[in-house]
Amino acid sequence: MTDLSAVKTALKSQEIETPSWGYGNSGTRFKVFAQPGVPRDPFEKLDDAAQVHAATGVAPLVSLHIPWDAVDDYAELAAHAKERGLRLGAINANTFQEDDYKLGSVTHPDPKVRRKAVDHLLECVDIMDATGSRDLKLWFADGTNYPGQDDITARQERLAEALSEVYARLGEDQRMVLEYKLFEPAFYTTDVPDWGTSYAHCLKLGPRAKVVVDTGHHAPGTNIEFIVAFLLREGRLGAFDFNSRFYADDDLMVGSADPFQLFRILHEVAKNGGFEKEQEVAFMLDQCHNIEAKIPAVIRSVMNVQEATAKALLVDLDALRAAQAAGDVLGANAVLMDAYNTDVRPLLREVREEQGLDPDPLAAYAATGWQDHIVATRVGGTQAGWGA
Ligand code: LRH
Ligand code: MN
Repeated sequence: MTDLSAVKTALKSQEIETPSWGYGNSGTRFKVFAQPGVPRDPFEKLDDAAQVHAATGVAPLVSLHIPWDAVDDYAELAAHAKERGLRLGAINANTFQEDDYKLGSVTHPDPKVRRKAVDHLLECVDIMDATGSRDLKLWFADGTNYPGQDDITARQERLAEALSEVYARLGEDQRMVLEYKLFEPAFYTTDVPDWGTSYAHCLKLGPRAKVVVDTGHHAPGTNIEFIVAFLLREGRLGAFDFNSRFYADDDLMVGSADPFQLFRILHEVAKNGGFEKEQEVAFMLDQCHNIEAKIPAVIRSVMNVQEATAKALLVDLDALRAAQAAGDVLGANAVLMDAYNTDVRPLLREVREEQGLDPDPLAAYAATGWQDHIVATRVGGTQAGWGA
């Protein structure tokens, strides 16, 4: 039988990392719909993130993206976070928005462009020193659009060379987490297209290089929980970028498109000790709220992760293993489906009450009046966005 108090303890100690860019304006290549009250700087993004943590109790970390969150004084930004019960999480590098990077960044044929890209990654490690962040998060848009455009092997050489220079710069408590993505913005080759490529580079780099699994970055039909189980077994699952999608990298609210997939992924995490602190898996959201109110959307997303986590922690592992050992296919599947079909919302309301929180985070947020406050006060200035 599952120990409910252990489940509650795990749920109370969950730490979900929200993306600074989730609070800013975002959109598609067709349109960015600006929203009233959107932050104008990283300090205001943290103010909004603090509302998510205040309402849910499990979102104390915020990941930053450079230069979208560039400030003069990162220690001041870290202090601003601390005053609001937050910590600064992963530092995301950005080598995908400058003209120089049209043909690639760390994989670019021109060594001058590669130097520029590596210098940016090294600057991000300096920022980690100032913010106290553990993870340098790397996603490269690098790739090609047409066969023959560049040499696939040569680009891997350039990538490996850049990563090893940056890995050597990391402090002993710092890590590099390398994100893969099947395609977009490149449409023929992407230089880190799948988990195997990221994993292979991480193995060559060293123990503090791990893989980021962005749930929107796979070919349709990919069994993501297999990848998660494999990487956990290897001790190379560094982080999740949680979101959901119906088609491609839609960056929709996690759990909104396929809550069963999220449950299956978190079941592998729970079963393989992925929630244990020593595994050091970062649970980040990487989403864009193009048409919906941003802070409530992040709160809803955190609740979706909590619900999937609770269901995963309620799986009767003894019964599951017994059925698996007995070759009882339907029995084993039924054990998992029982947990998935469990309404965990009453349990989560209880957990929140025991944390001294309102059992309904969205109602709690609405009651703060924060939304009206930011719409009324954040007038003038330039709203934060992707600048794409
Ligand atoms: C790339 C990505 C990456 C971030 C960006 C905001 O698609 O998932 O994690 O840098 O989104
Ligand atoms: Mn991502």
